[in-house]
Amino acid sequence: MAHQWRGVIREYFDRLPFNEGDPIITLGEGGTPLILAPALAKLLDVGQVHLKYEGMNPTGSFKDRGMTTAVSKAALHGAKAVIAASTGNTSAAAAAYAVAAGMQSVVLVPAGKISWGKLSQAVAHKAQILQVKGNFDDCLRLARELSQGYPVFLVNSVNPDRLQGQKTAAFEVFDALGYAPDLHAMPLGNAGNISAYHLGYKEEREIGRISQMPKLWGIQAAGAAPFITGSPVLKPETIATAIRIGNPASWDLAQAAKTETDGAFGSVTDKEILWMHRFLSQETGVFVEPSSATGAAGLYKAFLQGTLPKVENIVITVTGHGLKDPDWALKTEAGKKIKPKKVAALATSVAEILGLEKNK
Ligand code: AN7
Repeated sequence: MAHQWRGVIREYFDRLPFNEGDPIITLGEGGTPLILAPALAKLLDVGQVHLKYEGMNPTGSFKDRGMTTAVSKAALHGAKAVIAASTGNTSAAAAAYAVAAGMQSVVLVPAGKISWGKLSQAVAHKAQILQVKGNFDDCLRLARELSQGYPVFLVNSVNPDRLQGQKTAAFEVFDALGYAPDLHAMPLGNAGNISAYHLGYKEEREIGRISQMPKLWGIQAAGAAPFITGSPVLKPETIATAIRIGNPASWDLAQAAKTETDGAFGSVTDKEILWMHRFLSQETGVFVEPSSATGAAGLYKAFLQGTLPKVENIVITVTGHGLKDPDWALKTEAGKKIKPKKVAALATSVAEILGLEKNK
């Protein structure tokens, strides 16, 4: 019988801070595909590129890895409600895992700035949703304050249980490849994910499965790039709403991830993000939300500028599914709406529009 993936806590039980008998709240997260992408290897002129397709998680983003651990710990502590600030994906994951745990969820999102796919998930999973008149950074400040003064359990990545779950993505990369890549790139927002990969790869080195850490590259959107400007951005702006974050919580951890792995931070414009979003869809077959294209976009930019290190193997984490924020696929590069043609229900009409000639 084929092996049924049991979610990251059970799959990596001996490498996570859980004890026998602890509650485990899971939707079967993790075990996501690592997809060989020859088109990207060609574009970047390197040996191999793999995409870690985190959109294949149960709620469509990598956030599920950390939510299974955070909500399981919340259950252990007897929590009745969880709270999260979110640009969208954390709210979707918190809402779904709260349902699985029989808890209420409260999510604080920046008003008008989360994609409708993500909002629909939070609504579907009956979260109490509040649109805050402010940005993500305001939402996170509020969520922290509320969790300190009220009976709601914080499940943002400032909660260390989140990073514990998210580190399993690094384990999976090694499990799939049998080695660590030379370089691993990803989008960079609140900086939980790069910190978690750093933790995961460090543990792989400690147990001797790898000898050298991959260079960790975190790529930000140019309008929300505090790691590039060197200080918090007060008014972050980008179409990649998932990473529209000006004051990342895991600042020091992300700096350590970069420094200790000889990695790099980069930034890309919205135009560069959308170009790569299209390239991934059209040339690799992997559909992601715009923010998830930033890792690859940052590497391509470095390649064009001649600053991409000469390496053999690259992994790029694409963090969220394209269906989260599908509107961008329905626009041309110039921003024009794409509408498929209508046709009469006749083979000859279809063939004519397609320019097909009848077989001889
Ligand atoms: C698709 O959901 O912050 O650097 O509140 O949704 O770990 O923050 C989402 C972030 C990348 C950035 N890609 O990761 C939230 C939230 C996607 C994301 C990031 C996010 P971090």
